Amino acid sequence: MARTQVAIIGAGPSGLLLSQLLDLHGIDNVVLERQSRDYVEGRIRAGVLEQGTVDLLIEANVGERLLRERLVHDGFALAFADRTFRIDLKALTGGAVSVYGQTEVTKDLMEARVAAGAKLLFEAGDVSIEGFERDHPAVRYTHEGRTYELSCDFVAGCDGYHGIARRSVPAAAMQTYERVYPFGWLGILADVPPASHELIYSNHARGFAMCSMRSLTRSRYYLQCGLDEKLEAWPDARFWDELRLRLPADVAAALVAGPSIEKSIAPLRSFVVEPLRFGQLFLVGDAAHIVPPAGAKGLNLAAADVRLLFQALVERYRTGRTALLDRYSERCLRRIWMAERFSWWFTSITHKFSDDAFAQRMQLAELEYLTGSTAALTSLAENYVGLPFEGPPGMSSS
Ligand code: RFL
Ligand code: PHB
Repeated sequence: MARTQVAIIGAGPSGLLLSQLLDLHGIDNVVLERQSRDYVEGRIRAGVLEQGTVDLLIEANVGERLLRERLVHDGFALAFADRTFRIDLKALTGGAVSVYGQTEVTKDLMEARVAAGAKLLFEAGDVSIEGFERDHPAVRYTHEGRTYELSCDFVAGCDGYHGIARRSVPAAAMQTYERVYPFGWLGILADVPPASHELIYSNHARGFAMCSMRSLTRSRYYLQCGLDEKLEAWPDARFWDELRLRLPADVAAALVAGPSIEKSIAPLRSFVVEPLRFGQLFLVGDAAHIVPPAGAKGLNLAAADVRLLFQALVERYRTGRTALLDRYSERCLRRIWMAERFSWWFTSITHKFSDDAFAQRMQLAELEYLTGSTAALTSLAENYVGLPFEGPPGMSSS
């Protein structure tokens, strides 16, 4: 039976980043991914990185292209009642965010892993985890019709929300918390210049809309849509028409339409599992938690988990001590719940939940209060740029 120190399930950003950091510290690991490399590299997802995530990518030696190509955004806009209000992240917090696609982060990590001769296996089927509650668990999988078994010290479940790692744990051993939202996001990617130089989150009577970007020549737009919507019902022309209707007039006038190069619908969900550790199995990233995308927190939370698990594994292999491994779950969860709260709240003030007139006036009052109060704006801004890695402000990290 083959052997490694850490078996990593999933080659999304969590799995690849963990693999890269462990390798840099001489910790042997194997990554097992269900999909092909092309499929993983082709997924379009997140676009906004917190500075803590950027710092971790630099520490992982994959920051070079990121630092060259990222767009640093000192602010973003909230649009409502046909007005646009700029949130000055720099003035409110001293910080900023980086616009650099998850697709690019994945490509950079993948290249670094392949160049380092990583044990990275694509199209690994039927992955299962055996005996994670005892020392030296094993991971079983199939590849090109044959079955293999990998013995390891630890298993990192980096296999996303639909993965097998979380589902390998008996339901009675965990507590899950979930909120499913009554709408989704219809996203489009197009090679057209962005309508605005900063991101815009727009609250509109027809539903939420947002303007984002991947570069100065590539735009990413989203529309709130029904859960039963079909992509076929959204030819490009309909998307652009609807987007213009949901944006303030000056932004709509500046919008440049063009053929989509990707279009997809994603449901929105808040989800957390507790704890994150089951014996020698550790859940990381989307395998353990999901946030609705409006706060731009998903990938950043995944990076924060990776950072803590990597530090804990380095301590374990350097000194034999397990103090950080023992605290992994508790340390991650503190930050996870803060990001859950922020993403849930930001979704609640920007999206259309119902035709209920009272609820709509409450939303408007909230947006008016928010944009008129430096205290409220500072709270929004400090969450958007990212809370400190060790937990919310004012909370001891001991
Ligand atoms: P991933 O990216 O889902 O990767 C999991 C990997 O595991 C593989 N896998 C398996 N491998 C082996 N065996 C199995 N049985 C397996 N089952 C699954 C999968 O093929 C995959 O390769 O999870 P990871 O690495 O934890 O990364 C999480 C992020 O991808 C996610 O949080 C973000 O994309 C969320 N997100 C955003 N996050 C941000 O920080 N900022 C944003 O601006 C942002 N925008 C978004 C988003 C997510 C979106 N969607 C589509 C949900 C915008 C959208 C529209
Ligand atoms: C994106 O560019 O995909 C994006 C940006 C900000 C968000 C969500 C998604 O809040």
